[in-house]
Amino acid sequence: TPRIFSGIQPSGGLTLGNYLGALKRFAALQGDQAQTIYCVVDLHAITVWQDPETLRRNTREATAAFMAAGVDPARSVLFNQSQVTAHAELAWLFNTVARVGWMYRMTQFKDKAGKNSENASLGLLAYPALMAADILAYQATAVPVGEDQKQHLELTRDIAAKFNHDYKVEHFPITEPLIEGVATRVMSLRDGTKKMSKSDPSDASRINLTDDADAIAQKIRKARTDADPLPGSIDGLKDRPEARNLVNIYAALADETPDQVLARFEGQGFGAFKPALAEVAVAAMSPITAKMSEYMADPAEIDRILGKGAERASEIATPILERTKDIMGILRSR
Ligand code: AQP
Repeated sequence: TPRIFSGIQPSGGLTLGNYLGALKRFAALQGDQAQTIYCVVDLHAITVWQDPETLRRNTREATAAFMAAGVDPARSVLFNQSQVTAHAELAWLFNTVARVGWMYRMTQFKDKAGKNSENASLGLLAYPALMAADILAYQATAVPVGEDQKQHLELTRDIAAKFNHDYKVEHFPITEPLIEGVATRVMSLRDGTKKMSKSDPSDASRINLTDDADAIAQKIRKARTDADPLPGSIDGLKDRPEARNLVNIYAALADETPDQVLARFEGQGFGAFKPALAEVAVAAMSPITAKMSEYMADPAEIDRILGKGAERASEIATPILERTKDIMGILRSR
């Protein structure tokens, strides 16, 4: 059976972008067709400084979000990255395969490092090698991600191909990205050209998975838009990024196509559209928010679930790591 891997960073509270671009699809991919392995990638989060107590909380909260969105720890392997040491070990091996120039080309590094990139952590630069290790430790064949992760996934493919070439083996698969649906790139509510992000300084730019109904409605009411009426199809929104974003969010939440949504709102303005969107958003998100807080009421249970998940993940990753070491000539006692 094909193996699917994906992860989410506990670098803050999760957003509607993480839900629509990742969590909702993670849940839908569970089934007999593939083995699904999902990870809270705490080692990635610390490439930017995290307050220790907040990181612990965010790790549990991300786990609660996975489960609230429908990821079932009995049907998927669900764990946090740092508890499976194969990730860090394989990342080091990949640091010797990947080239420095590949890393400097990553747009996420450029964005996150900012102008003073000499002062970024070495881990932030090497981030994609750890991501390649996350995926290839399981020889995963497919990775569901949002549009923003496409470049990193190409780098995973490059590392796999270079490893196979350098050591003349067919060891690592060339992983396929799964970037599907209308919500592969949910944009900021304040700026339709920027991705909705958990680390955006403006809380009004995003809907958090912990926002209550009032907060959701208020953020949608205040979302930036234009004064024109809505067209009958999504093609008419090419040059209206904010409007297009809201229509796409509606469609993704309601499991419709953007054109189906617009067929009902053609000719109407945002005075009519926004309250309808708020209603759909609250209906979809409230049960998730409620389940998250139920899970969060029992942190010990979350820790237990992560520990069990880590054991199952290690069972898969350890033999693959050992085989990798053997291929490279890294001696291990048997
Ligand atoms: N706005 C988005 N639209 C669609 N998908 C998104 N994802 C993130 N933002 C959007 C997808 O969520 C998964 C997990 O992402 P991540 O937590 O590893 O980090 P990220 O992509 O860097 O997300 P953020 O929210 O922007 O975090 P920060 O602010 O810490 O960088 C990925 O599959 C991603 O595509």
